[in-house]
Amino acid sequence: MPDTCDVVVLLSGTGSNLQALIDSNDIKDSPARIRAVISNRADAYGLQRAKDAGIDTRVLDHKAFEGREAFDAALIKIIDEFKPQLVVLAGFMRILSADFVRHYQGRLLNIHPSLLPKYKGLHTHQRALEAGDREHGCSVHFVTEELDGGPLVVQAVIPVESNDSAHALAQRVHAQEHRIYPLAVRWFAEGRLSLDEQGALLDGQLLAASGHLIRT
Ligand code: NHR
Ligand code: GAR
Repeated sequence: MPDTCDVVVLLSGTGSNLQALIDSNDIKDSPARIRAVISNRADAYGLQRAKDAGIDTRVLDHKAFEGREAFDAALIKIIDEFKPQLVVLAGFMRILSADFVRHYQGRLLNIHPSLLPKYKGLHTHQRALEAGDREHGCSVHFVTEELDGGPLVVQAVIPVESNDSAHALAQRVHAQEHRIYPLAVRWFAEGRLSLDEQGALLDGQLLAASGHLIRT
């Protein structure tokens, strides 16, 4: 295990999760070092956040490519220039091909705004409200070929309030994302978190199916 863990962050938008990783004390005294931020959208505010923090940025516009495979191959080339030990999806909105996922097997994390396996895909807050769920939250997972289906690392659970709106719920979930993503990245950077055939391991112990659970 090297004494630092180089991280590349992929995003498509606002980048509040990137900001949480940059700001977190959990990260500051961890071996994680964000070496680059790559966006598929040139107008992503997350790129500005990276520049303000002195982090290298790249833009790779998916619309300039014939298909997913070609885009993903170009993305791999850029990422690998930074030789990261860990690749982090932080609001990255393009589905990744099997080849991409295999290339970063065991070192690719995503944060998703639901209590997986509930509400894979998009519009998670609205779907949780429409289902009348009493609890909602967010999940960090290892990325596998199955969309939003990889082994869970950590989940934060929050209560749904009566008369909650999707917007208010999203804001409270976001606050939890900003806690659990730095935690998971720190675990990985410290060499405590890994993936094997059975699932996600923390300190060598297989995590529960839900990952490490945090209730607020
Ligand atoms: N790729 C794989 N193979 N596996 C996962 O688990 C992935 C992934 C790529 C991204 C993030 C995911 C989420 O947390 C993620 C997990 C985008 C879409 C999507 O439908 C779905 C899930 C996620 C990210 N994207 C559309 C597409 O055609 C585009 C939508 C847009 O551009 O706004 O790629 O939710
Ligand atoms: C976050 O809520 C993240 O969980 C979600 O997008 C938001 C990005 O916010 N990710 C997905 O929905 C992936 N499809 P941010 O840009 O402010 O970090």
